[in-house]
Amino acid sequence: MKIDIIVTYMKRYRKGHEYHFVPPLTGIHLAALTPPRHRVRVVHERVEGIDLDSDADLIALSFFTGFAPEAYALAREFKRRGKTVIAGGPHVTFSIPEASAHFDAVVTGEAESVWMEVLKDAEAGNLKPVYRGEPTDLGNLPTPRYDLIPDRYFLKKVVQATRGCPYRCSFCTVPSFNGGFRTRPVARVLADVAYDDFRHWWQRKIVWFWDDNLTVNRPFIKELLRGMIPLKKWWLTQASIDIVRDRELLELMEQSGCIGVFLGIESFGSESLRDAHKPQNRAGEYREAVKILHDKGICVMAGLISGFDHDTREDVVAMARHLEDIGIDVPFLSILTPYRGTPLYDALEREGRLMEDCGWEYYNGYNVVYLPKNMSSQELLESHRKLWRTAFSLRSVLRRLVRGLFTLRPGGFLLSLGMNGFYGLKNLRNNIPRIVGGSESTNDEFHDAKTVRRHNAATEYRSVPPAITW
Ligand code: B12
Ligand code: SF4
Repeated sequence: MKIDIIVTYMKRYRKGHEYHFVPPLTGIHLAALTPPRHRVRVVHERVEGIDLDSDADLIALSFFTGFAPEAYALAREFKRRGKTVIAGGPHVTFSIPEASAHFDAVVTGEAESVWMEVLKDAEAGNLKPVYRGEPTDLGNLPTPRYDLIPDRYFLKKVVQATRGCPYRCSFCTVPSFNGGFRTRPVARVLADVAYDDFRHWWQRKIVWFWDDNLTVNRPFIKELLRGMIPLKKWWLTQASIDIVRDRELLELMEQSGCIGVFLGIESFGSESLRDAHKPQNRAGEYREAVKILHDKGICVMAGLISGFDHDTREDVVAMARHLEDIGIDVPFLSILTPYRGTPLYDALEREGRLMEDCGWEYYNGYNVVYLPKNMSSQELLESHRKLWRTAFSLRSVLRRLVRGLFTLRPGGFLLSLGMNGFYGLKNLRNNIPRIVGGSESTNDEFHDAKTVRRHNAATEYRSVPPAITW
């Protein structure tokens, strides 16, 4: 069978889509699970066009909630051309009736337990409407098909060592989707880390763990890091802030080449942290935690969310100051977004606070899709845009970079430079009219969700030659 696995994408910024920093793991992982007698292509819509006239027998779409309209439009186009189209991923899992209307079959949850059955049924022309995947034992996960990553990705080595997370943050689907915390055998993970068939030295050197929360099982992570020391890599991941209390772990992180950690800081308000069901975070400890990581030369990336019930407009805007005060190197600023399968979604739906006129394209982390408590949705949107502009102003970016020169290891500094440069330049470009002309810029870096829909609604597809194939 010929299979196209398409990792769907919708533009979130006005520019900067043609190339991207780091690829998703999903497509190349599904390709690795597929027996070699099938021909598999992996298409990353973020960086390459979709060939609607592909010769594939089976089109498999993977998408997040925010990209669902695009996936549905694609499914329509493919079905019009007589293709069999299936889908999986976090949105599909919690939207079975909706998704089933667009696809020949939907796969919920983790696919490993049902993927062979799906392929067998597709080959026999006998697909069932729904396949329910279970949280899988990670003992036999294969090395992803790194050879199928398009060149347009700057980094290539994305590795998964664990799945799941013991916490239950209100806005996160991991607890409901990836039940239980599981680890892969260390030797298997090390084999992925050691994979070196990439063209550029930085693609061989830098390893990005795409785990939900890599450091949960301390004996496991310590064994893994000990094994990584001789490999001399630079690596980064997301982890919980409590890692700073484990001296041995921090030592091993340093010795094994950790250059960056993404912390889900989420908020500076204790009540907002309670809204987020995030008891493990204590705002009073952030500064010390960041300092401990900086002492090891590690770049601190932080996720910050605006719009919890206890947030006010002032709180949102003030985050720019707080994140500077505590020394965050790279902030990721998003607006609270209720995804199906989360306690947040259930609560807002129960309270009748979901905005019905917002389609799924609004669920991309940069739009407001619900009625906030302490402000209007427009006020939340505007406060967040202001936060973003302040946090990525030239002054803030330069301050972070200068500090990084003295605190971060070379890899950590390059990471900070790359990310701050990317967001800082976006901000600068947008604000040039205001700086030069003295007028308030209405031009924003983010696509308004309606514009996104217009751009993508199945009108822009370019036919591409089947570049990635085997
Ligand atoms: C790594 C990661 C990222 C990375 C990489 C993103 C990417 N494009 O892959 C980064 C940091 C860039 C990122 C960004 C974002 N992320 Co993210 N991310 C994750 C994380 C932690 C792991 C994903 C992963 O690679 N897992 C490993 C692979 C192998 O598993 P998988 O993708 O789940 O695929 C399995 C199944 O889902 C299924 N499957 C998936 N697709 C398909 C398709 C078919 C046909 C089949 C059969 C099966 C199938 O089978 C696979 C094997 O079991 C997840 C949490 C999670 N556990 O899902 C969140 C998650 C996917 N992210 C999420 C979100 C919201 C985002 C952002 C929108 C956040 C923001 N505010 O900006 C952005 C979107 C950016 C973008 N351009 O895509 C949400 C999505 C929720 C939703 N319903 O849409 C998740 C679930 C976390 C959460 N909050 O609940 N993210
Ligand atoms: S700590 Fe991270 S992965 Fe775990 S439930 Fe919270 S947001 Fe999800």
